[in-house]
Amino acid sequence: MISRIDLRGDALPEGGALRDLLPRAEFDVEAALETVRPICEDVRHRGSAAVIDWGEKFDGVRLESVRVPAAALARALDELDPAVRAALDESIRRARLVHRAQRRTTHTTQVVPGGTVTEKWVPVDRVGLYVPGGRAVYPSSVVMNVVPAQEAGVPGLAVASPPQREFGGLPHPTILAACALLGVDEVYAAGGAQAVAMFAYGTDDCLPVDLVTGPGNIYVAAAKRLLKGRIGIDAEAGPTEIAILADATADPVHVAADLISQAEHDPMAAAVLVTDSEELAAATEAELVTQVAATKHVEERIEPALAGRQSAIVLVNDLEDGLTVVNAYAAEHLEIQTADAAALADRVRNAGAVFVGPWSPVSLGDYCAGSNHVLPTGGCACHSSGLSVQSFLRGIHIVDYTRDALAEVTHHVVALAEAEDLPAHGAALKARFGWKVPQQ
Ligand code: HSO
Ligand code: ZN
Repeated sequence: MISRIDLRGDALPEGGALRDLLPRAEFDVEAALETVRPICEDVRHRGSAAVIDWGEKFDGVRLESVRVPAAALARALDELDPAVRAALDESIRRARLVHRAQRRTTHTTQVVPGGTVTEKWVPVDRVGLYVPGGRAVYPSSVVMNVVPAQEAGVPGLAVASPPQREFGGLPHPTILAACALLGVDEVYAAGGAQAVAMFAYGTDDCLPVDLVTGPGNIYVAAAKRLLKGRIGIDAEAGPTEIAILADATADPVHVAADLISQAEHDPMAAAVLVTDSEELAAATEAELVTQVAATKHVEERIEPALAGRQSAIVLVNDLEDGLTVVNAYAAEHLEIQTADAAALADRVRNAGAVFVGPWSPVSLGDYCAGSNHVLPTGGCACHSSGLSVQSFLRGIHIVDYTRDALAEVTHHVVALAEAEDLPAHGAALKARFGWKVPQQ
């Protein structure tokens, strides 16, 4: 069901060579660019008429209007299962606690007497949040996108999610209910590349946005790549990944359950166990067979995900090597299930999020830990972070110098300007002091 990679014995190779030995899904966004280019161009020129046409083609339903009426949002909230509503409320409450603490404060540095630089954090004006539909109906992703944007103080928030034929062309009712619960009233029944293009270019009924966030399929990722620059993007989210670093003290029942939990997302999802224990590896293999037999989504997602070349049990000499391996892999989600999990977790350098010990499974983080579940995939955790309040802010430097403070530094500016053969830069200062460098 899941293959093994044996890295025991010799010393581990360094950096890139080690990464090449580790399993990873192909996620060729480049290949999808040519598919999405004409869609984006069409939306650019024909606006919502194009969004409606492409929605009919891909989602099998023709809309009268892309904008979801307020009454549909209110109805979805009314009809929401009370247990799901209570769970979403709790998920929102916990996420708010964590994301509120991420807010940045304006800070002024007195560089010299009379010379200050203030760093002011300003939210983007308008954000488009993409929420997938189809195979993935994730109201939890609405929470994970909307909460940090709201805590950052973004004034304009729009959500797009694919129209669903069985719901009369509206996005899934649980998505609508989650929007209503969060106070988001601007929602569009638009999916795929056409939704990203609608946000980027604007249409007759949707103003353009500055930033598009949220996970999506390969076409959403390709449209984000194509339109990046015109809009900001969070990341090109690929298939989800779980890596577990575990030793002989880990419970194979938990390890297998957690691997399966993320394999459940997608046939391309990656489930990787890194362990120094042959016994745990064997027990997990056996547990996978038992647990997979008893769950849902087996043939279409879990089995192909576990059997795919992106998933494996990686055997290492010891936990030091295990740590090297998980740092090289840079998983979206990393669980540490070892005797001293907190100490090892402290030494993790590359991961989207780290889940420490037996009582912090990834599924908790997916819904109700308070942490964000929009995280870097495909090894991007070695240079990027998950979605946060910071993703929606820009830091602006405000420079404020007095005459004396400027006079005091002019000779340095002039020297550097001359070194760069940019004398007009120096002249801009000298012009203020009778075209001379003021005396020190
Ligand atoms: N594990 C996914 C998020 C998710 N799980 C949504 C359940 N619903 C990527 O972090
Ligand atoms: Zn998940």
